[in-house]
Amino acid sequence: MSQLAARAGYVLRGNSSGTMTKAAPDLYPHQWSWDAAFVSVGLAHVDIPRACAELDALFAGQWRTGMVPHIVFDPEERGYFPGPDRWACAEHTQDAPVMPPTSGLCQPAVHALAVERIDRIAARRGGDDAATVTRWLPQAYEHLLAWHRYLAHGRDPTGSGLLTIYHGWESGMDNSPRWDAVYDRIRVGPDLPAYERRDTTVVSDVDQRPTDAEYDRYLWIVEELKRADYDDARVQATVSFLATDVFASAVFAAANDALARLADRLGTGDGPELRAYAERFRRGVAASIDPETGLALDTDLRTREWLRVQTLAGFAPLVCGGLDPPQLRRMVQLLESPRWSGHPRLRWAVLPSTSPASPDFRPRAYWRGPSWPVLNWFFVWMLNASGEREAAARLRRGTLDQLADGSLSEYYEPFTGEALGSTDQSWTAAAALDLLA
Ligand code: 2M8
Repeated sequence: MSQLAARAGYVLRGNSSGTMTKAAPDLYPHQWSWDAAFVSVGLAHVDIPRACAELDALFAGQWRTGMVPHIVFDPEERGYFPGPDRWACAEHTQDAPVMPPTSGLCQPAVHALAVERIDRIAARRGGDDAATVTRWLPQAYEHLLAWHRYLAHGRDPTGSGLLTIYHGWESGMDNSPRWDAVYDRIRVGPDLPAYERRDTTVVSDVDQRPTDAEYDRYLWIVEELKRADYDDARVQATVSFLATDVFASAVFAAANDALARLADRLGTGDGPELRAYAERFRRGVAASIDPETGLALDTDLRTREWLRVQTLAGFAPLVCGGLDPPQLRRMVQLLESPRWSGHPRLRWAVLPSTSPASPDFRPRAYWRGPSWPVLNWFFVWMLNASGEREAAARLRRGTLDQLADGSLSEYYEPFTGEALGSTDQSWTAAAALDLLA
């Protein structure tokens, strides 16, 4: 285990460009939003100032609207598609910064949770580390507040308690079966500009990545966003992908709780506003639980129908709390049941991205089945936060066993344990460091 920690620290150092950490060295050579938040927690265990700098680099790409973009591009790097030219954000809206260039979407708002955790790690250490974070917190807080206000208003204009997303990329679970029905409806226009994928030159087994047909749709939505000049109201009226994201909503509720605690500590007076957001989104998530499967579901906002699938996003209520004790018990039991981490064929008792008992399950295909250490870590973290210590300890054990091969891969085949996707994935290294600490 000490070798694993050393290797994880080595991977994070190797993936650093100085101020930002590439999500992965070849496949994702830029900074991704939720990756950066998770990475900053891993960094906090080895270098507190660098952890703060990681989030500062991300906030440098924040839009005038408050949106924290899903990619902040390293202008020196070329090896990713779609890159800054394809997004062309600053050409379409003055809300986007010219430098650093960014994408025009966002990702789950785990950042305030990360900041709270960095603060706790630094406080435990005391001395210069604690002082560094205390000095840094007020400005980090301002970025987070603007980000949360953007989401609460721009992405939930009707006050439903559920965030609206425009692309599977915004969920962070790109090709999850969660979005199949929404993507099925998308007709790619004949004027989709030509492009060449880069991801399949890095991961040569195409089964591990989304298909070309899926990529056409991903890129088509980018064209639709540009046509609406990345303006939220225009996008919501025109884009062909429009859905609520129950997992991102739960993350947002929990992040508002964390930011409210920070507001109190800093004496900003925003606590009541942030707690109201937390309550609104907790209610939205609770109302999304499907009585048939016990899992929370997303909604297709064009048809107003629930998207009935069995993915780990269904455990969203475990992230934001608000379940009564019997409901909480039932959900933890479901998580450990043979449909999920207790499935008899699993190599390790961890959560796969899609239930192996579901017809949508595909064990090698990215977010359609493989298990992702980063999300298992996140569930360990959230289970601990809701007092479910024994279930958290079991999931932590399974995740550490999975990580023991040292490849720090992006995802794993859940039955055979084969490492898949990128190796040296930054957020997997962060997961290892935090779980070991
Ligand atoms: C994956 O997504 C990007 C697009 O954003 C891609 O496939 O090119 C997802 O796993 C996403 O959740 C993650 O943030 C990103 C970088 O690790 O890669």
